[in-house]
Amino acid sequence: ITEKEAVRISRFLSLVLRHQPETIGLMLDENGWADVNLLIEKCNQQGVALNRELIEHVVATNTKKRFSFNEQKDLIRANQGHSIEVDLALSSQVPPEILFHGTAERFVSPIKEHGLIKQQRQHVHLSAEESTAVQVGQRHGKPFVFSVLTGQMHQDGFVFYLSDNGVWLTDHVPAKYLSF
Ligand code: HQG
Repeated sequence: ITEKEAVRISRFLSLVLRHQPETIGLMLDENGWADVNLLIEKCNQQGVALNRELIEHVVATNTKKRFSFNEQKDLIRANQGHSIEVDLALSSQVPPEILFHGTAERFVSPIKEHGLIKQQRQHVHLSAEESTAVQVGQRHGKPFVFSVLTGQMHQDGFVFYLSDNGVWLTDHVPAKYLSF
């Protein structure tokens, strides 16, 4: 399998496991899991060539570890990034003092005014590494990185989750916790 094909499959899995399972007639359970065999069957019906081996390759090698199997490896889900409502059943975690959020320059002034607001996704996404935040911001335009006073937020009662692939998730970051 070429790198290009792996990226294509990862993108397609992101679409169906995070945003639009209905495009292939798939259902996720309340925790975001899809049956692997059904996923393969539904994809093949839609003319998307996919098999167990390709999925295992993508799960194992995906740069951001976007997907996980359950223990029995009969179910698969996206580790984060959903726009559809799923309960990942993550337990809350104490965040480090500072986390980073990468965005595009054109969003800086509304963010300074309203704080970080989740848009289509289920959470605001934060990263431990500033370099990751730069990459995330670049997806939207000229990158700009906010530091978030997450230690202070935690003290003030805000709740944080850490996805299985290391992305920090929270509901909302009021502007007063942003540093720039
Ligand atoms: C911005 C990738 C205006 C926010 C990454 C961001 C991540 C505001 C955009 C994951 C705002 C939402 C998520 C406000 C926030 N006014 N704009 N008040 N508050 N925004 O894609 O964090 O590669 O939903 O700054 O690694 O960019 O897909 O979130 O620019 O973990 O696996 O609204 O996606 O993962 O954009 O990215 P997104 P994100 P994958």
